[in-house]
Amino acid sequence: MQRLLQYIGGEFVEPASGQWIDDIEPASGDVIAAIARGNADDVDRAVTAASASTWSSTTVHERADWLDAIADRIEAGLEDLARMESRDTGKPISLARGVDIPRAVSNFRFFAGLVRHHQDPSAMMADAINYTVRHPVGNVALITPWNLPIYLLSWKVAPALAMGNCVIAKPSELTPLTADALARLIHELGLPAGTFNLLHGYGAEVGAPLTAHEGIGAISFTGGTATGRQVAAAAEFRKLSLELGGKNATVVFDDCDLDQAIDGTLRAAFANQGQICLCGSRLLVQRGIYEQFRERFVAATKAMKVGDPAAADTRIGALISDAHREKVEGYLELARQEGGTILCGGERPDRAGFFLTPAVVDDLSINARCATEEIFGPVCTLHPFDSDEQAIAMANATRYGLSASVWTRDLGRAHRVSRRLECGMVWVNTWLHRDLRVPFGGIKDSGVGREGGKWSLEFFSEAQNICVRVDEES
Ligand code: TXE
Repeated sequence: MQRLLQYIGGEFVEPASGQWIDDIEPASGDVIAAIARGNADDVDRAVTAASASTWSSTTVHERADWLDAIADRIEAGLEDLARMESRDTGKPISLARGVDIPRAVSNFRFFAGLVRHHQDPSAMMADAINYTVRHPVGNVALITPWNLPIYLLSWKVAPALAMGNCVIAKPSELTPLTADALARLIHELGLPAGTFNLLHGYGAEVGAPLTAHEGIGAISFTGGTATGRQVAAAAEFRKLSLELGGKNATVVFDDCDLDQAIDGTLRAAFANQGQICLCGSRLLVQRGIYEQFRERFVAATKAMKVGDPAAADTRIGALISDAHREKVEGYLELARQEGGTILCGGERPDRAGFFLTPAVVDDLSINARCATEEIFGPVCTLHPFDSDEQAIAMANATRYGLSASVWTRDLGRAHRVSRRLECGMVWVNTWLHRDLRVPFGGIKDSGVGREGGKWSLEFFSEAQNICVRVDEES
């Protein structure tokens, strides 16, 4: 069986604990690899190795070339990586092939290009000139979840390396395969030893000592809000970026293009089995089209093919784990107790693995727990509304504030409503439409800080201003 070792100081090494964790394939329940069970000793070793790396003395152009080389390698291995990601997460192969792996390529290529061209403004005074020098923060801890493993890891690794930092990455213990593949290709390319380190293991045993380590200068974390709180407490004065959960509203007005809206809102609700922080799991639909929308949405939900992630036409694969499926089922039970009607889904297909058919819930109050707490599975709730004001109030009635989507053909309404939604990102007549230059992140319990484009470069660096006096001619 494949053993996933720690990657520390340019070498693949056994975990200090000598212990291993099972990596389980969600679509079968089988153990497919043994994962190093890291601990605080591994963290110490990785931080020491990172501190000894020569990476920070490379030039911006050298680093950009390395990032391009990493992108090329990922692209060359796209098909293998897509299969690996689909197997490890349970996501449909079409998604891994069409989104996850291409995004990892883009993340490295994009930040290579951005850093090559990045220049901070200088400020001229009559008698002095100010300019900015960007220094690396030092060693950075990058902690990522299981839903979009290499997509999110590369989103953090690329800008961190671009700005001259050394990385200690901690992927989710549920989905370590593509992180290991990334370490292997970085190793083969020959980046200076200690530049990129990878630690596998449980959050409490590796993540916690990593976030508290005094040799770490910045922490970028994507994961659950409860864990985010612990990371924030451990971070103290270190730079911190938290990308946490969401309970995002999809607001459908009666003047929308209904065909487009059904397609888009279905994707928003159920992409990746509903396990994306940006998923639109609360659908607010204007009363005039409510019944028509509901009927078509439920029919479209039932028509999605659930099953083998390796099949090209599968739309809904397996959930990440049995425990997670039970959590999602628990929310459906709660929805019934809260007065909800399950219009479809929520059933276990007759096959091995952690599958659950996509569920649509009607008749719940907008304040019900199932309508306000992050379920992170193939479950969405439907709610009618009458006016713009009511839609805005309903959309904002959650402690999360990550994203929203608005479906309307009225341009004025689109702008008016969007800016009053309490969240970091709004899509109009589209969903998860990304340009890597724009800010990404949430407010309220959805996180702290922004990443993306120049925001990432700023997060992963320390700006230093130098002011030089210019003497007047004598
Ligand atoms: O995530 P965790 P879990 C939400 C979703 C899900 C819930 C829990 O609702 O049901 O969170 O998922 C590491 N210090 N999201 O438990 O625990 C952990 O090993 C440092 C939303 O899987 O947040 C993993 O690498 N690190 C989310 C990473 O944190 C710690 C995506 C995320 O795991 C740690 C995933 C600690 N004390 C879940 N404890 C999104 N925003 O997309 C754990 N970790």
